[in-house]
Amino acid sequence: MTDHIIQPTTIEAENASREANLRRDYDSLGERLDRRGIAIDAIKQKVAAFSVAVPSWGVGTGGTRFARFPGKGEPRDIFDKIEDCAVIAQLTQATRTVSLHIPWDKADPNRLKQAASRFNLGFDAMNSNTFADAKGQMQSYKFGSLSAADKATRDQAIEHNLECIEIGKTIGSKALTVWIGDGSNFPGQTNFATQFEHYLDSMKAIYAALPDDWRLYSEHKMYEPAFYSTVVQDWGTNYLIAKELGDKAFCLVDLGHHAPNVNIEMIVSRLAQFGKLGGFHFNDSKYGDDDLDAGAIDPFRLFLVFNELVDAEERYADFAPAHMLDQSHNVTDPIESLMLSAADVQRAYAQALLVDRKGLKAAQEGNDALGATQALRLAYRTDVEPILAMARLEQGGAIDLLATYRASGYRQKVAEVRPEIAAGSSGIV
Ligand SMILES: [Mn+2]
Repeated sequence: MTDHIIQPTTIEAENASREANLRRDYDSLGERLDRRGIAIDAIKQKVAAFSVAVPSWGVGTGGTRFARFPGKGEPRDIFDKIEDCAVIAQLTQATRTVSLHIPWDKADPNRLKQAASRFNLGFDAMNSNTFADAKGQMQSYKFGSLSAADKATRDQAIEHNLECIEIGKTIGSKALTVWIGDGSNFPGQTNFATQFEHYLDSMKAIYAALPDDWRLYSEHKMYEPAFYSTVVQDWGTNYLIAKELGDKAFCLVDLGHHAPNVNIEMIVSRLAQFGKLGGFHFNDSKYGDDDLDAGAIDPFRLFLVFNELVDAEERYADFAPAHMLDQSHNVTDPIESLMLSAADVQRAYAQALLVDRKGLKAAQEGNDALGATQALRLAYRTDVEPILAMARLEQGGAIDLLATYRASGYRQKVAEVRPEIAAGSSGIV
């Protein structure tokens, strides 16, 4: 029996006023897709099975290094965060897992498991943190962690990752994501080769402790917090790491961690082709970093990424990348942002499923550049909202995510019991 935070009657009442129009829109889209030889129900089924993980830290209000402006009713601890995640899952029916961050979410693993299973939520990848100092730790990560010059610091960082694996084993996670902030701010500050050697040795120690059915994801990021050089800065270095470590090691692609104008969909294709694409952190960006909501700036790029994923799905056996949202909500209610982002990721997937793959292949092989790109445009320009909304409706979710969430009064309710978190401090998430 799954507990519901939002009263199902609230969702039903909101859906009731929209259902007739949705059915008309769905039927009309079904008819148009049928003319293109596409069965709408088959697309809906795939969309309904799709899930993207919500990061626990995403439900808190984010900030920049300058300031953080708290929101109302922010979660006080991981158990509040799990409840917020349950709301997102209930309304979207597209986020069945939560990704934890240690030490931010440290709690009794059995309690964590209980709290999540109450809402039928599972746990996605564990995220370690050696980019900040935890209270009371012996060595500081100011000058690096897994790649630090100092051995005691590296050992401590390894130990922390091993602890994340242990916690993950208890709660049913199957993966560890490692992102480090290690790098340098000045030319000459570090020796690139020595630093990378330290990193690889540390990762080998972590990899050795990985259970057989787990995956290890390394995440690259071009810059920040180190601004001159970063140890794991791009997909090339990331590929070397995954290759060096072994079969359970994969690259994680965060859409925001690339140089401007980089062709991310091609990186996706390359990593998939060589069996090293582990998964994604979805978000969007205009200039740099990874802070904006997925689909908010460049939905066409998100579609092109999914176009490669659908291609890879058909091309390679056992292709199962992990999907997670990773974005910062500074000016919105995080639940609202995460719901709409989950839907936008799902939308890109649905659009990619509409691509006429046979036609595309024929155009490519006939050197018909416009014909090929038209195959993509036709799919991208199809409004798939009725498919997404129908998938939600049939699973007990909301036809209109924002309206239903706002009508539920959830934020006001939690604001009454969760005290406001102090403003003024800078904050990253
Ligand atoms: Mn990320």
